[in-house]
Amino acid sequence: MTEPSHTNPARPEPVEGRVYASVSAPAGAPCDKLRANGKLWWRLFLAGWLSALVAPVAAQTIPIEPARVVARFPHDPRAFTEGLLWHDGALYEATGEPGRSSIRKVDLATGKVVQKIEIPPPTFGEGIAIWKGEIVSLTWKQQTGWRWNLKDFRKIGEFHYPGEGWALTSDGTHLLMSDGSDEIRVLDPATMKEVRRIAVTADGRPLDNINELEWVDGEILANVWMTNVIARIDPATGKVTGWIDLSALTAEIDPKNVDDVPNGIAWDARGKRLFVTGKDWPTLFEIKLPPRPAAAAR
Ligand SMILES: [Ca+2]
Repeated sequence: MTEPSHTNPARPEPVEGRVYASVSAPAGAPCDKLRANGKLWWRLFLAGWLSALVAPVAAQTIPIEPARVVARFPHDPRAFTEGLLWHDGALYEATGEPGRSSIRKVDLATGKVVQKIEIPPPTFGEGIAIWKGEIVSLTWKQQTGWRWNLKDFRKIGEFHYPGEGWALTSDGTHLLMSDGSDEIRVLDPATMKEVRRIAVTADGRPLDNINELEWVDGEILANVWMTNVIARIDPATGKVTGWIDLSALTAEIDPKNVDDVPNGIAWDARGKRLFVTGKDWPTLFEIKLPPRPAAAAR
């Protein structure tokens, strides 16, 4: 593994054999320290992670495409995005943090919230998916999820799962769930029972911290927590076939807090539009989906 060219004492040491170090969940000490140190640490931290991630990758075979912005839309700068999807002409977004957790329907053009459920503290809300007239939502550490009526946002069900909940998406048959690890759980939407897991690897090494998910025409796009990259994952093999680099978008946003990382991917399947944003970002971007990388034996 290639070390970044600078020293960042807050960055956990890389773990041999992994794409980059496994780190604890978002409330961890490194983030708190970094926040206190302000913008410089933020830049060093992200640069460190990105170089640690991209440097070994660049020397190998997985292609990296910079995100090309097609359009910009307003985004609530107090929306700590944990889930994002497009459904029937509107954005649906889930936000996290205790006291700021919610599920909302958002008008794309104005960024205005048109419908909303507040999720009261101490719950830390996480990702969402839509399944047959219901919004299915996760929580970070409560091992509890809920079902909400899509039309009136009424709570209509509850389910439980082991471990942490990070993000959800649907491939049309199952729900796919991330939990911060290198594995994506495949769930039966009717029961939320696990059917199988997809072990995600990049150049043969486990890819940890898989966060917000989006099923895009047969592939899985995933934010990787605390990095500027979206991984393009082959659901059949779990192999990362390409990276989309959001560095320029993060630079444009110039986040003031280290937690305000890229998170949130939504795909308008009919309009072929790809939307991305980040936690507390004031902008939601439509970006061009780069051509799908050729399948390779990675
Ligand atoms: Ca999504």
